[in-house]
Amino acid sequence: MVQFLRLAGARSLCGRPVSSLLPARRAISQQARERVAALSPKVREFVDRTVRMCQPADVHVCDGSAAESASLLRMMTEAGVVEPLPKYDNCWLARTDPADVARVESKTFIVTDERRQTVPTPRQGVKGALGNWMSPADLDSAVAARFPGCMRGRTLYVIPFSMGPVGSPLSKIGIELTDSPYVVASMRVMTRMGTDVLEALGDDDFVKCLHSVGRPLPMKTEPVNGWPCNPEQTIVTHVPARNEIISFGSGYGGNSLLGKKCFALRIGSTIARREGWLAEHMLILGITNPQGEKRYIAAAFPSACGKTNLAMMAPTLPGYKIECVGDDIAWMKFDENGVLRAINPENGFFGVAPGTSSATNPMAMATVTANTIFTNVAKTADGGVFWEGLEREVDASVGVTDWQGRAWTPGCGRPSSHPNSRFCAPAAQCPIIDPQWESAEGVPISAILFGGRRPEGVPLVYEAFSWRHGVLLGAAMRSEATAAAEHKGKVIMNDPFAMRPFFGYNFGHYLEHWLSMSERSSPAHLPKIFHVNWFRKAAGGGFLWPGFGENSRVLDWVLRRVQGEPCAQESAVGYIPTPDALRLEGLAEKVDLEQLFSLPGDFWRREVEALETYFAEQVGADLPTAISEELDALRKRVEKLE
Ligand code: O2Y
Ligand code: MN
Repeated sequence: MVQFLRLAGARSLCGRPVSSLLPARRAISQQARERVAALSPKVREFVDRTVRMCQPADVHVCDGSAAESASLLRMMTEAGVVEPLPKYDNCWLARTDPADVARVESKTFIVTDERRQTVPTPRQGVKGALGNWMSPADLDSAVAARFPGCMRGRTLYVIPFSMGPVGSPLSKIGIELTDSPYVVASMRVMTRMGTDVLEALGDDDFVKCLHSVGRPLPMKTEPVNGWPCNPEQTIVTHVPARNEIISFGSGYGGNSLLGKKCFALRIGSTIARREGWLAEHMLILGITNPQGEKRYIAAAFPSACGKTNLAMMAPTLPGYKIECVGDDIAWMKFDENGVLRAINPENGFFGVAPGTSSATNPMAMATVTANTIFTNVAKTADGGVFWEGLEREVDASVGVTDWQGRAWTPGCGRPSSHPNSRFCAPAAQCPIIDPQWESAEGVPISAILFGGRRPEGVPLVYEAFSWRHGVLLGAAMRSEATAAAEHKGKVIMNDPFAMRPFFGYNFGHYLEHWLSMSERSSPAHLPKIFHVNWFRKAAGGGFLWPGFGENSRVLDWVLRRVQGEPCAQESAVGYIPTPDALRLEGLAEKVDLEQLFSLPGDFWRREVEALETYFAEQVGADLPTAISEELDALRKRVEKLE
């Protein structure tokens, strides 16, 4: 049974009578009083300060139990915010306001005294594309304009959560204060949340996460789809100096589940820099070869490159096994032996639904049939879900209601689900979750892959000559993406380390940090770095590589390189497989290796020029010398290409 703290009559949250803050209400239960009193002084101070500013009607300290989640989901069902999906076990559908459907990069800021701590200075007349800076004074004004009274009539939930297994030396604790029960239910899936975390926290510091949907009660206008949000006032801010995140106006995904992008990447990268480790936008997978030898790989890809699919891949190469540690974020630290150890700080998957199917990712499909919160997907008349990609898996005679609650039929001219619709499912339910996925010391990383969607010029796989060259590969990541509406079509966008929207500090300083990491290891232990591209196209337009499970053939070569096999030859861009090294037996269609690995001189000279321009315009004086030297060396090598 959920215990809600009725503030009226409460003695104090932090030495101050709460009754002075709020209108009188019902008396607080003994159990709730005890839970508030049991909070550490630092947590109580955070709660108290927030109560004073946001003026919620109730406070509830989350214990993280299944009963608590069930109670909140029941309450949201009654309020029309979610509905059950009876075809599955404990699965729910939420539909948001169509104005609140994705992360909003333009409204996301890092707050530091000096702009240059957050972003490099772009060339004059060029718009910076490596993050948004805000001054502390502007943050104060933004908070003052939004938060006072913003939770009136609502319950303030106190969510203690751990990023990483509770108690692991690599984990970090946060407290999210939110007025959204949807956030509570989702954070329970995406993080380790509840009483255990408070116990592990003790009196220590934590990352302060404040979130409000920005719609005090009574609302002046009816919320769309019963989804309260305030898109005009939306703002997502991060204060690295105080380990603090403040988010207002959006209830959706990365804007509101503050453990994910805000903590694990933006604030995480600033903590990692201070403490000497890496917080990265990377999947982690375990791969076992036919000889039973197991290795772990971390991989960074921009969105729309099939990160979750790779993390849960069904390998086609006989005798191989892939197991999933994480699909989105890796925290990695060199141990005392110079081995890079990685944890997945998350507890669940917040995956894009459209395109996920039994054909593309059977493991994800098996993961989402229980205890899952779906957002903005379509539903079927028999109580299931539907989205683009499931056409062959859902009986065509079953009626479909689209993500906005309208009747939907195939070919009606609009998608059934929002393109950024999501499943939020516990990682432990993944049939191939790695046995070590919650290991406190982290799994040992042997290789790091950088990748992108590159239809032209970029080979299937190549290996960096050195760690320093590998850092250039990460910095030089580019990928085909759908351009902003006014441009139409696809363009190649820079997305260094797949971190462009997630850097918590100046990208030039981030590169210095990456370069310095090699000093913490030795040649025997330093992971090898690779670049992969599953998406190269033939002149006629078809993909040159089948992708999906066949990517295990590339991972096989990567593993053999890690084990020191001489199955590589030098090329202008890095080591590539020797002519017979890539195992192609059993492929349904012949692969044109010559085209897949060709290095067209014109393309590569243009690529280097584009990178030089990008670094000069976006990073300027903050670009480390080692990176310009590596780029110079690449330019010299590609000058010789035909
Ligand atoms: O749009 C959102 O709020 C979700 S963004 C997201 C979610 C899960 C994994 N990755 C991402 C991302 O943007 O990289
Ligand atoms: Mn991501």
